[in-house]
Amino acid sequence: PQQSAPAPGAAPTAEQLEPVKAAVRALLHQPEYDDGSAGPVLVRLAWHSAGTYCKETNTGGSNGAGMRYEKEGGDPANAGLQHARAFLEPVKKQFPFVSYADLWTLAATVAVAEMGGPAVPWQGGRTDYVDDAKVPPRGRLPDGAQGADHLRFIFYRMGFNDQEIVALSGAHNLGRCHGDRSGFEGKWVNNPTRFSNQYFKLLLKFEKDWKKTTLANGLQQFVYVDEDLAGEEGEEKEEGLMMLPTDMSLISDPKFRAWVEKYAADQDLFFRDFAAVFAKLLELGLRRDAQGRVVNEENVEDGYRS
Ligand code: DDH
Repeated sequence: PQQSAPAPGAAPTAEQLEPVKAAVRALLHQPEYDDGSAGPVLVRLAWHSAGTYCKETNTGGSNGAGMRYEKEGGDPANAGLQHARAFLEPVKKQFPFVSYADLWTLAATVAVAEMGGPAVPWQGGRTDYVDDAKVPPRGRLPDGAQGADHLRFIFYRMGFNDQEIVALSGAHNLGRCHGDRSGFEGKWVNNPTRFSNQYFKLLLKFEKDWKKTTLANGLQQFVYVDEDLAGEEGEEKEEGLMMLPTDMSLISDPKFRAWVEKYAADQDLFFRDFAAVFAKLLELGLRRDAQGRVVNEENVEDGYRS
């Protein structure tokens, strides 16, 4: 008979994960939520779980799913991600053998693929053991109000280069900003539940038209409102889109810009590079044993008691 859960101390196999992926696929359609899909916020959950990594100190990263706890989950940068965790909770109940850390990262890869994006290589075996020595301090995630120097400071810390920063930023094809989460408002592209290279195209296409505006809360963002296109039939409506100051720095900084231009011109190249760099993000800080299980303080000391 088929084994439905992994052996103690082993990572789940691809076969064991198929029904988990199917359960994630089944919950993506959420007619009452945002733009009708849980996909974008699931992608953001995975990114924020992994994007705390620091290569110098080998702290942070997706292992441990620390965002379940106040210290990390209460970081204002993570506001709104409780929705993503709540979407996945029934899947965790149904498949208790999957760690939260695996489920959050796996769900993002399922969401990207279902929204028309590339297949992101993913390997399971993360554990939910929170190693206090590796809990990241708050403030490791990027601040949208800043610019290119800040992006390099944040992403070099994780071990990424300029090309990878731009490719990762292409995730802003998906989803939107919420005034009650980040304080910013609006979506980057017209169809925020379809993965594409539209974000890069729009950055360039409206280069001269993005208007800096100050929101009631004092935050500044860039908006594009095309009055001519609004309501015209047969025209793609591009009114009411937004960019963060960090997004705009991708076209003002010449090194970033070279990659924006490449990705705007070549969606296949963007998909290939995004798949590789998103996979790298989800692996940050993980060290695996021969069984694929992520090695950490707990299972090193306790001999893989599970
Ligand atoms: Fe992002 N992002 N992100 N982002 N992000 C927001 C939403 C989403 C920054 C700021 C914001 C990445 C990089 C950056 C997604 C994926 C990724 C919001 C709005 C802000 C602000 C949150 C809210 O109000 O709900 C900044 C700054 C950066 C940067 O410095 C580069 C990366 C690397 C990813 C990724 O996934 C690889 C997604 C998806 C969303 C939409 C979430 C949603 O609920 O919809």
